[in-house]
Amino acid sequence: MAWFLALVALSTLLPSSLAKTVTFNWDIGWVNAAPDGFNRPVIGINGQWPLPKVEADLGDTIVVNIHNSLGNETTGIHWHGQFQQGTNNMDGPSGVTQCPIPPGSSFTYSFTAEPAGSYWYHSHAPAQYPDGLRGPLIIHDRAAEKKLGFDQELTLTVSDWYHDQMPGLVHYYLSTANTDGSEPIPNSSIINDKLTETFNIQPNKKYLIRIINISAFAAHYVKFDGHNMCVVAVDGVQTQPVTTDTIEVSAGQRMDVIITGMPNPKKNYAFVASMDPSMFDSVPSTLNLNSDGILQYNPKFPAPAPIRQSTFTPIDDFSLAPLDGQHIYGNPDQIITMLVNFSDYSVGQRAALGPTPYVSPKVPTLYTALTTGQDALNPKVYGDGVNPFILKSGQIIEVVVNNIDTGAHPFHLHGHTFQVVARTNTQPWDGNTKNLRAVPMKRDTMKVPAGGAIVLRFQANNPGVFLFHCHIEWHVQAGLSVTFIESPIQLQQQFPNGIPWAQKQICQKQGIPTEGNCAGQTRNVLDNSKCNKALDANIWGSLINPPKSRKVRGLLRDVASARVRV
Ligand SMILES: *[C@@H]1O[C@H](CO)[C@@H](O)[C@H](O)[C@H]1NC(C)=O
Ligand SMILES: *[C@@H]1O[C@H](CO)[C@@H](O)[C@H](O)[C@H]1NC(C)=O
Ligand SMILES: *[C@@H]1O[C@H](CO)[C@@H](O)[C@H](O)[C@H]1NC(C)=O
Ligand SMILES: *[C@@H]1O[C@H](CO)[C@@H](O)[C@H](O)[C@H]1NC(C)=O
Ligand SMILES: [Cu+2]
Repeated sequence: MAWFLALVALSTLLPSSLAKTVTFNWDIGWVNAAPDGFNRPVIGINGQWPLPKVEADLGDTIVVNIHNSLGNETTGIHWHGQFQQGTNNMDGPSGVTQCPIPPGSSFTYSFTAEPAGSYWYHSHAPAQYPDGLRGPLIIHDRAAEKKLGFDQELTLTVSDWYHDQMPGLVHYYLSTANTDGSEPIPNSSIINDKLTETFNIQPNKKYLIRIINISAFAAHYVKFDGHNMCVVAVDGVQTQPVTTDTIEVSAGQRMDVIITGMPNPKKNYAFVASMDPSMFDSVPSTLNLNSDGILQYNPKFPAPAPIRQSTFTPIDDFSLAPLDGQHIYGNPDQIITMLVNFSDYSVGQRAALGPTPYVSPKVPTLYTALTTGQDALNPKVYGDGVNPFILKSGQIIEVVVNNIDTGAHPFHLHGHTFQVVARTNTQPWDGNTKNLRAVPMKRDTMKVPAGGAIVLRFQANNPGVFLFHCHIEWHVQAGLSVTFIESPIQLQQQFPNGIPWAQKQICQKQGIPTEGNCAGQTRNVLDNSKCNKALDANIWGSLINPPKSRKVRGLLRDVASARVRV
């Protein structure tokens, strides 16, 4: 019955008669850019960087034809926050729902724009998006937007930025040479891929600002001088409006706010996006944590003094409530408890969320789910390396993430929004159901505080293979991911002919099997002894094992072909 109602709701949401197809042709390749004044190679689209904004209306079909012209790296794009109902093979993560797209190859993404709101797209090939391959993805629900009653919309991306390229940084971060396990510190904070941004504001006009955190690591605070923000959505989910002067967005998170132009402005006003330095093990004196912006009423007014403050008091997203007033899901059918556990292994620091740090399988996990029949319900076929959890169709799932680490971590679930039903700030979750929220916030990325816990609930109503992972790119590389295999039998029914030939072909080009268990075995699929489980000692390091004393820059040479790997 619930399933039937969900279908009805979906069909009213998606007026198919009006839906159109929005097509993009993207040639992905290296270009040079200097967002903070330092010129470096970045990953561009059609020779351009910053990258284009993808916009569509709810229910449209988005088609993106990708050609990989990088020459020296594989790629693949994730459409962060999009549900991919019936199109799990379009979700993007390499080794999970597809093979990486090798240099010289093409791949077409085609999916329904759903849900509406502020999203982003980014590479989900290992450690690639901080080199520039990320941009805004906006899905409009014109009726909902009309109700919000704003005059104009603006997009504000906030990001940390590195001068060094990711392969060398990741290699060093994960090596035994990184004795204290600290993450590389960014060199700058940027907004809309530059140091400053000016928004032209008119008196009394209302502006919807879509704030999108496309960071690799740092969280940002955003504050507008003299103007309150009215928060209207988080991660695309509309909220009961709440007024605040400061917000915080962690990597992967988005917040939509409305600001209103003053009736009689006499000056221009500053705004700031400031990185949260508490996540950094050390703050170099040269690092400017702030990106400054201007709300400009009149170019003749003098430039405002920048906002400088060392502490910010952002609104607590846990206190927000969804606009639809949806109550907490009933008692969970399955409770999955995880622990954020960084520890030293012989190869260097790694992080586990399940029993082991995530290890990429020999066959993309979706392909295993589609080709192992009834055994797809057995976690053994996927192998321990991917930390598989089987979710049965219709189940209410509760995920508990306890964080014994001294840093906070923003956790993202693919294919769903979840309810944040509980959070603790200083201790693990005690399971006390009295402390659950009655009308919990819904979003797709939630920060678990250092030493605290979050409790999330969602319904398994979207057959697919979906990652759940920390959105700090360093920690993904360290292994902080698990795999949810949701309703695999229904998933097989959605792909009666298996994976399209064009997608299998890019696997074959790289010698990656497209069927069978995690080792590519099509017989005795429960025998996973040949699946990948060893931790990669030399991520991005190619076959040469460089001496520990060498510096990051020197290592860059060794990784010349490193991303062309599976
Ligand atoms: C970028 O920051 C890192 C870490 O602080 C530092 O080692 C490096 O020298 C910086 N690069 C530049 C070009 O400033
Ligand atoms: C973006 O996310 C990073 C990582 O969680 C965080 O450090 C930074 O403060 C966030 N930016 C904003 C504007 O909240
Ligand atoms: C964290 O992982 C390490 C390495 O696998 C293990 O020895 C340790 O017991 C784990 N810690 C906890 C609290 O589970
Ligand atoms: C790939 O090529 C680009 C552009 O020439 C270069 O900047 C980058 O360092 C190369 N990456 C690797 C992993 O060699
Ligand atoms: Cu993390």
